[in-house]
Amino acid sequence: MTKFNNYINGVLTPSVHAHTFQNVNPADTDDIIGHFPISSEQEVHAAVLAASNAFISWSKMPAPKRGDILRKAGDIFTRRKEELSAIMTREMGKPLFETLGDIQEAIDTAYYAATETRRLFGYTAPSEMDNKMNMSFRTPIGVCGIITAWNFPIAVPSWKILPALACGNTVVFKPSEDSPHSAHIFAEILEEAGLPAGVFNVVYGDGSTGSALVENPAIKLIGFTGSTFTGKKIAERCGALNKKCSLEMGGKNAQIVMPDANIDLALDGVLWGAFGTTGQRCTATSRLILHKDIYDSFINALITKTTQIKLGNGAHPNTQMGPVINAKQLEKIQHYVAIARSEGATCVIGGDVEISGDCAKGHFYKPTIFIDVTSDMTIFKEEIFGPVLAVTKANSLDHAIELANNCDYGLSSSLFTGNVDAAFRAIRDIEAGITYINAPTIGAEAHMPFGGIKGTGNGHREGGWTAFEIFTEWKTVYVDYSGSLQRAQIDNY
Ligand code: UN1
Repeated sequence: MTKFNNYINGVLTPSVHAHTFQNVNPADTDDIIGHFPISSEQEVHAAVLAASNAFISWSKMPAPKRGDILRKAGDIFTRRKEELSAIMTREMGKPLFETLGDIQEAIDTAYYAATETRRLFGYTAPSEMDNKMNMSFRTPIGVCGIITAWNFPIAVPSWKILPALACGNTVVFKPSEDSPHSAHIFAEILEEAGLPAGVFNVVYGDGSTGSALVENPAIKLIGFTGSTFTGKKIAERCGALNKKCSLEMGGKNAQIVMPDANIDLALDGVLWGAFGTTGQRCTATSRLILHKDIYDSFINALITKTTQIKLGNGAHPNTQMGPVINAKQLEKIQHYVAIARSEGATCVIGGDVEISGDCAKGHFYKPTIFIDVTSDMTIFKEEIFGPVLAVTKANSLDHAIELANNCDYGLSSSLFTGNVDAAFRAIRDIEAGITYINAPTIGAEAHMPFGGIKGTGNGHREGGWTAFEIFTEWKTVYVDYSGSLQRAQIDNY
């Protein structure tokens, strides 16, 4: 059995105590990938100390030089893409074509971050005084604690870690218990790229490890992706401790389809949005809002297409939908499906675990569709994080948008229509950080702002240049070369 160690100060460091957790293949629970430590407060402290020490020289390194290392990391991710995709599929289940995409997102992010190190723009503005110059520029924040979910084991950490490093911060990364092996490879790649020891550290563990990271006084910022429940707790602690904190949390994303849409495209869109990654994306389409004129025909076609989805081990080339992540998540899905039934929604396909054939040894759930879902039902409101789609009827575009907005979350959204006026109204009126027109709710590109409003986020955006706002502070500088005391707002007015 492979035993994995934390990565602290450039060294794979055995845990000081015996507590470990198992990393299991969700498609075949007999397949144990390895044991990882549940890191204690001392181990977190050792990692944070290494990162604090490394910050002194890393933050002073010219940013484009840091960028050269990140570019090299992009090259190594590219070289190891196939191998890493198999590792990722084995530990978190999604099919290989999806894990390849996950890594591509990290490659894109690495090259983007590398380039951005030559463009960490500040700004200058005229002074209100003679012989005085005003300027402002970005500075790194310090040691950043990064805590992420398992559904995008490489892409989502890369959205945070690579910009953080580009800006001159150092990092302690606590990956999800369900995708630690990918984090191990992440560290290998950054080391090979030439990152100095201590700049990037990995501590494995559970909620207690994450909590030790949040509480550590030398951690200046927490970047978190995960549940709204945990995110809110982190935000409370960061508020009390006066730490910067960026949160990417849940979603309950809706796709609206109007009668004038390209219906085949809308069908393909919802199939990919709802059942891609087994519905386990924050951006997954978990609500489908259909205009009444196409309600019945669209549902019939959707059921037919859903029956064709090939469920199985993501490592097999024909698999279209992999397992859900673990037994607990499978139970959670079952729980929500039972509630949906008891509240009067109609299950037209799926609604149960899949245990036949290739699926016998894993955590598989059938692609599931509930129709006649109303806005008061639990399945309409709460994030399930599984292959369960709730379909609701709308009388008009305005009604559809109202239904889409009737939600505590605000991450992604989508409208299929052939009408340009309808599209622009939806772009304006849908309450979400991301709106797609004639495309599903999933598919964010690495160089665009990513994040949500309402229960999804706390005002930050990852992806593209907006991530660099998260990982920098501002320094404002006034240079007075008049040789005399010039009192602002007083001597000049
Ligand atoms: C997530 O939803 O958990 O837009 C991240 C997408 C991916 C990233 C999703 N590029 O679906």
